[in-house]
Amino acid sequence: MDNISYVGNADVNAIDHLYKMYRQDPESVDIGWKRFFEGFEFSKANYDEDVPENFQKELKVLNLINGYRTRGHLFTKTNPVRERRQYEPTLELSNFGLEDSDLDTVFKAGEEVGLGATTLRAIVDHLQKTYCQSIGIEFMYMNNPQKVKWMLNAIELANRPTFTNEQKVEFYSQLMQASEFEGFLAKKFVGQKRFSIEGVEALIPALKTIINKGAEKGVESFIMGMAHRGRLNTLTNIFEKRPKDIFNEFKGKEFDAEDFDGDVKYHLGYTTKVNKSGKEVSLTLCPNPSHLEAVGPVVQGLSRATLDAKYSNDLNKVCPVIIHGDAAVAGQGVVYEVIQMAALKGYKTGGTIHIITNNQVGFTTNFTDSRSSIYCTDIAKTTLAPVFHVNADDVEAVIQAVEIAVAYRQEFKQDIFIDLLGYRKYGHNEGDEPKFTQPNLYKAIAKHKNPSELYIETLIPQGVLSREDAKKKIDAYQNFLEIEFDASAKQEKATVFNFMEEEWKGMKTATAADFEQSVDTSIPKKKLLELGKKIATLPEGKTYFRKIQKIFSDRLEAITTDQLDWGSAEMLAYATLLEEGHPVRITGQDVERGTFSHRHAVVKTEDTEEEIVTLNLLGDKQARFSIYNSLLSEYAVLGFEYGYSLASPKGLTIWEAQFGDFYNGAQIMVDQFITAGEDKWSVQSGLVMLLPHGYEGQGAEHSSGRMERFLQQAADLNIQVANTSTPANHFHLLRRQLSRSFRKPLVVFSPKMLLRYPTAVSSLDDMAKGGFQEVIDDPQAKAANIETVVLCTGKFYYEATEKAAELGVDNMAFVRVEQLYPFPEKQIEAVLAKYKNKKRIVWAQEEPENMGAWQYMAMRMRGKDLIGVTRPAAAAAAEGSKELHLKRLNALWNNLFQYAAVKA
Ligand SMILES: Cc1ncc(C[n+]2csc(CCOP(=O)(O)OP(=O)(O)O)c2C)c(N)n1
Ligand SMILES: [Mg+2]
Repeated sequence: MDNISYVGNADVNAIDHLYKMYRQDPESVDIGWKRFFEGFEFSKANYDEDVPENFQKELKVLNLINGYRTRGHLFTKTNPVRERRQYEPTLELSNFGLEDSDLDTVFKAGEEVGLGATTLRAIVDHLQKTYCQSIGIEFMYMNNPQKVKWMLNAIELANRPTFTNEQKVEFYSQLMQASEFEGFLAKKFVGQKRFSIEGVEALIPALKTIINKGAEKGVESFIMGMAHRGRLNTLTNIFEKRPKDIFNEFKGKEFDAEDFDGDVKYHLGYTTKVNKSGKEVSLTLCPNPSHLEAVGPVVQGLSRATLDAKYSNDLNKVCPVIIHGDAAVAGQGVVYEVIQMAALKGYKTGGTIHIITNNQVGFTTNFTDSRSSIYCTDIAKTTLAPVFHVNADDVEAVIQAVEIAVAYRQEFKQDIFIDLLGYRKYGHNEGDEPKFTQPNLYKAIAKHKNPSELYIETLIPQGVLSREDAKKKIDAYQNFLEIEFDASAKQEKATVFNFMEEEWKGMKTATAADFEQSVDTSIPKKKLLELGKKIATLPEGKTYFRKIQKIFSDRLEAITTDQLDWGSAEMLAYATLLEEGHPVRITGQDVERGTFSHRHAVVKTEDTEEEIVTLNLLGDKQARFSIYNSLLSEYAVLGFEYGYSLASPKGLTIWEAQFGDFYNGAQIMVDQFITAGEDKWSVQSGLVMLLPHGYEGQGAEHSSGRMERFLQQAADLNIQVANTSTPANHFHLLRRQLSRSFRKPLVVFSPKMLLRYPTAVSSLDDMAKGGFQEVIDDPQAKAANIETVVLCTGKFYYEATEKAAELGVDNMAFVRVEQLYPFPEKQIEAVLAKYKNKKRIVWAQEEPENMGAWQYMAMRMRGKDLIGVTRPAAAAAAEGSKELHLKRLNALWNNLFQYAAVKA
């Protein structure tokens, strides 16, 4: 077995040619071929004289072996209910230049598959059993010889494992419970959707095996994501959620928590601990929306956060498991994004076990209309991850594949896929008629016995379990379900289970009162100065690019001379949090330097490209600062960070969009998770989204973070939306995120222009006192003179006040609304009350009428005759040329400053 063959599916002439090249110069061929020919020459030395003919035949047999290894999966018996498609060329002997008459010839090539020199018949028999029965394996494309060798050892040498009678009875019980639970639901809740797993019941023993085997190999925490199919079954049979609680949800009872809208039962998350071989193992099922595959990145983020917080990043200890549908895994692009994260330093989680509950259909759509690839799992090949296709009717094959998969994951920390090929017993949901769309298939399925029945039929003749004993097991389980059913009748409400309770201990649910006054987030000036010097000083004795030295010396000067710009204030906010023991994690495209070259959180030395992160040089007791440039994805990356935030309430988790515009690639994450997660699933998140926003003449796509969308979704205190105008307020806003006893997602429309704006600077005193100001009154205005109070937000304030100064306007006050949601009504009222002579209130914004905060403000200030000054309504977010931008801005000024002249 040490002799791994590198023989491709090339023909023998090509191998001959390679051999000739090798004979001339052993170094002229690939290392794999070189090893192969060395081994071959060694064995040739012990052969008889008739080398040429034997040599040719041996090569043909090796080629046949390789044919099975690479293409055997195309000729398996993995489909329980349909004939497979036919593939050419087949693995017939004739396709390898061999004949039936060779079957009894002894070939040394048998050594390659661990049989020793043996007949071709024995070799073919072994290959058939290994590669063409209930398991099809795709792995030969892996370019790491060690991995290929490991896999060959696991599948060719081990072949079919023998399980003990006790194990077999256990597998039977798991299958039986999977089927019986569905049957019980069908009986008690006729016609209700449950998204039955029937047809792929093997999912339950597969998950059990992942947990048992994984725990044996060191996993302490399994973090799972799955869609609707089989979720209730998984919750009770894997997560040990009491059936009575599921029954209560079926009965549609209200939840036992106030102000919580809840979600359908097959979306709810769950956390629990189970005992495996005397060890406590934690199991987490991530809540998820209907949007298929959206939970994938969230599972990754949760896993990474758990690794960071609990296991010092020991990849052995946490194992993500994602369960996919066959149509979804092939169709949804986010799967690709997630897979691309697997080996990246900012995102890796040590390999995910992907299981596909492949029922060969997506709603009404046949697999032939769902994908162009042969397999639904072909995405796995992007990262050369191995794939097992297993007949879900053959539970022992499923267990075998899963055991290998878990061991592989633990050994190589790489993704691995298990495609459980079964069928869907009923329609998409239980009220659906599948015969409309798949009449023939459903005739076959109607006659097909369920997997536990098929299994018992194999166990009876083996003397493992009698029909009577099986019946007793079924009765006992049914009895248990009945008792649970009765118990559910005694409960008035459905129970809300706290997700990740341990991590969230001590946190409360926020109320409106929590937002009525500022939170003190100040830090003594001395401390700020000390930290500021640390973050702005590069370690000595290294060479830095000249411009970097200048940036850092300017930063140091800004801090010591009280002229802090945006970047310095942001870094200082992080430094203070790190010092207080809060880890900070930031990811997004190009965040290390910062898209606008303003952050420079990671500095590379000029000669060796060593990475210097001054935020990690604050002192021994500081928490860790992690910043990673992300892959070029929004959907999966934002999902990842949301997942990360779900498991790390004590840390600050930030995602920064390159420009705010690009966040819409992650709209599902915003709509389904960030804005609605707390309401649907009672989970909190302190995630911060930084969305660079502002009209600066850069065109339709580099201007808007689509504030209007977030404001439209703002309700039930679900998120915080801010558009700050000073570095100090940004500092306090970031610090506030961790200073309260609840967590809320924070959406910040962060600046571009203000990053280097001479007047957008703050002093250390601004940071050493108070906290985040939801509303900033006009510091210049003389209250008595003010006739028009202009409410505005963000950088527009600077442009508007400069224009007012240019025009000599002194009867308008410019009040900044720094937090748009939760709406700071009291704070706005207090400021407005100061302007006793005001005749009107205006909301002015740079965005078009149908965008920005205008419509939201008009709604919030209903009854106040708020006047809107905006760009005209537009289809694209901004105009395409700088000139048109300036023209529109000018029109806006004319519109706004007409109120300066108006006296009435
Ligand atoms: C992103 C998204 N698009 C559409 C749907 C509607 N939908 C729900 S289930 C389903 C079919 C899923 O098929 P598959 O992934 O094979 O899972 P199965 O139901 O067969 O287990 C569709 C299209 C959805 N939930 N999510
Ligand atoms: Mg399906």
